[in-house]
Amino acid sequence: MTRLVYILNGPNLNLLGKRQPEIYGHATLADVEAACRAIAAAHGIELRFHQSNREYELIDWVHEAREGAAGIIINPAAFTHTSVALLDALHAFDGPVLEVHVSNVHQREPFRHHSYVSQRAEGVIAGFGVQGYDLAMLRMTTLLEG
Ligand code: CA2
Repeated sequence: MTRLVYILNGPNLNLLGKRQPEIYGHATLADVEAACRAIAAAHGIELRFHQSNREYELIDWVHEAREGAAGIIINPAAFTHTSVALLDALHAFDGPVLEVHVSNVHQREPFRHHSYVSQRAEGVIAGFGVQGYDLAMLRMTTLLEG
């Protein structure tokens, strides 16, 4: 059976690899997607990979995921620290949720130390660069294979 996983990316992550490489590295979001798709293919997982700068679009994708996705990997970007609405949407999703941050948010400004989404996430990966997405994919395969 093919299992469906959503990977959702929040605001400004479309700039990954194009600005601030000292914080976020040189890989682009397209590179991240390609690496996740390779892992997904090896594990018989179908991926829906999205990025948006709009909070409501991320929420709508979480609602869509309720219709048949097995799990969600999310880098909510700045909405991590602000969005009760995204947390509420994730609470309405039944499968595992994994939170990813490219940078080590705990080493940065105090306002990045709190995440609304972490309350819902099975696990949080931060500070491993874009490799954090690969690690989240591997963890998701373990969780889904039960
Ligand atoms: O470290 C992460 O992955 C973050 O989720 C990235 C967010 C930030 O607000 C979070 O605190 C931590 C920012 C994403 C913006 O990405 C950019 C990438 C390149 C250039 C500019 C922004």
